[in-house]
Amino acid sequence: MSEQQRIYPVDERLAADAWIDRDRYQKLYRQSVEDPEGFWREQADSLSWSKKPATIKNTSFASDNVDIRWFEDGELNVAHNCLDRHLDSRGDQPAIIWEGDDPEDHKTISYRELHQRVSQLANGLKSLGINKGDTVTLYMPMVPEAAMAMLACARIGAVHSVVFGGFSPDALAGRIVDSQSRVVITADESVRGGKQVPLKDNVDAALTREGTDVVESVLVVRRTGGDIQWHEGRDRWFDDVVDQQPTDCPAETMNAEDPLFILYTSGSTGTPKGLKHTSGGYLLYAALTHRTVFDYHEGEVYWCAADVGWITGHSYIVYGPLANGATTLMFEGVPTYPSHGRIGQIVDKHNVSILYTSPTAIRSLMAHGEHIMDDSRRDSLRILGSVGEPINPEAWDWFYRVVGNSRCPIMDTWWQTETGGHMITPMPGATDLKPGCATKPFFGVQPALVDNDGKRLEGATDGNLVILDSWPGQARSIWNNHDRFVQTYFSTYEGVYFTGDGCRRDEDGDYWITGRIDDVLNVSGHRMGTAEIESSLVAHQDVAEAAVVGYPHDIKGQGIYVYVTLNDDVEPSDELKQELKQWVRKDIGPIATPDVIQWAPGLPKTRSGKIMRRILRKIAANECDGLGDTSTLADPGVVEDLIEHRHVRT
Ligand code: 6R9
Repeated sequence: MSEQQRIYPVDERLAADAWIDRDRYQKLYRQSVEDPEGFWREQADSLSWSKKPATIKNTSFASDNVDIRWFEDGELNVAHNCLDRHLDSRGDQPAIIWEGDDPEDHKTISYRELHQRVSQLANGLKSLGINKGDTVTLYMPMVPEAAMAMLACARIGAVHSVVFGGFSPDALAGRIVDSQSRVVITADESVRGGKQVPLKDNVDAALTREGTDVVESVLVVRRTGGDIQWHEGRDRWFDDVVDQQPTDCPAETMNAEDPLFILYTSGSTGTPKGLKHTSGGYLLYAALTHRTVFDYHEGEVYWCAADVGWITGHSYIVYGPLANGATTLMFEGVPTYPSHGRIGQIVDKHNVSILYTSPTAIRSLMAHGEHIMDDSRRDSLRILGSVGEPINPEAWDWFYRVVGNSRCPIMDTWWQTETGGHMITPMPGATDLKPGCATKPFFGVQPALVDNDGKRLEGATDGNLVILDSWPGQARSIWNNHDRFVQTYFSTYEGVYFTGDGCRRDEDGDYWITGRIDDVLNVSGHRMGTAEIESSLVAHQDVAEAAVVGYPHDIKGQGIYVYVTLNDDVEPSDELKQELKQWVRKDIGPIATPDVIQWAPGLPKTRSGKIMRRILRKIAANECDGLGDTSTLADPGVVEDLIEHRHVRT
């Protein structure tokens, strides 16, 4: 409790120059919910439109008619907004500073250079037969070509689908098939923490899977020069295709509601969902949140340490910062390589003012002691940000004191792939901070807490977090599956968007996100569906049944705890545990590797055959006293066996 009552008031000097101070937040927030049309009409002026929208908001959350449109008669091009319109005023300013995995490797790309390269690549994509409305899959390392590829798609109206470079060939194949991409852009290898990951080999493997014959061309960025297989007629070197293209490529005029990208994310059931984000509303929301939440000022170097494979990389490495004419730093490596002080070294080297990272990254450093930051000063830092999972007060404190020299406020931003941009977050000049608290809604966002029956809860309370009305950055649908979109987000509680998160509102009206209340795990800030891991496990010949739950993990936030029931004729062994871990790792990707496997002669089930995860979660967390009511179990005996053989953290 005492931790939660610690308050860090707004720094008045910072507030004096901030875009948003307390009064302005109050005034604009009120306007944004009382008169959303007026508010967003004014905000839309910050973008460059080829046709200004007359209609601002046309949205319905009714479950029989979920229909979300913003600026629906407006026309613009996202790449034009991120590049062309900056050329006169800041053509020579760095758009991207790239810092390689190896501290010796770095380069700077100006807005003019980026514009040229994106235009050439856009022409290159056209030469491969990609047109407006076509989808392109990106499976890339953290290199500038990743941002170029996203922007080149946007320039010609193609829809990109970025797949995180840590996903397996099978996971990649599933996303290629679902999005029907005819072109895949990748690299020979990626480099992270001194190790190579064979991206091109993974693409080759993915493209042997059923249904992937839609892919006609694979563009390969030469990153390491490592050995790769070559498929004549299908594979092309990125540079060979791009270098010869003209540097002039007109930006396609797009409707505000034309899709910009698909991004797959895990839910509580089934295969990953391809969330569809569109052009006008998304870009406006990414740009406005980036400018106000990080209080970005002209000329500052801004660093978001996420990967472009996640929504954070889309909105806050590429689209938000570039729409604002910012200098965005892109880091290829990991915070612990070559030494644990790397983050601080990068901040000093590039004069970073704003640093946006994850609680997991902070916790992975904390374990090594405060002295790891001794070889950097970090005097350039002004603002810190956190995203991806709840930040525990210890990690908050370390980030604040050790990284930020007790000078820089931390923006704890709560949002989701589905929301496109920040939803509940402080602003540097406007919000008093409480460690671990996401604080207040962003403009236009109306959070509410409901009980399990959907009844609105008022005042200081715990509840399920819903959002009452639409905001421009919201995903519009699930690719090719609008029913699933409605089912997932709008059917739990009628007429509102259900976030899947639990939340507490305190006496000051501040929001504390308490974590997922569905079967979605958050491992190192990455979303993992328990259903995906379970279906991978049961595909193994020795496994009869599997149940996956999260358990508290010191560094990852949540670890993956798996209960496995083996087929009758199979002997449990440590070798088999290793084999199953490798199996999931290979099937989905390293981030899905189980931390703990427990053999389960049986799983606790209700009489109707439903696995009681509540009990499994408690056992995994070693909270066996409070198991609650087990009387509805078909066979209460299985619980005793699970408790007896549980894995206890040491
Ligand atoms: C941006 C992103 C979304 C889920 C979300 C929630 C968790 C994200 C958080 C946070 C507490 C924060 N989450 N930010 N929980 N405090 N500041 O992470 O998107 O990968 O879709 O994950 O992450 O549980 O529902 P995504």
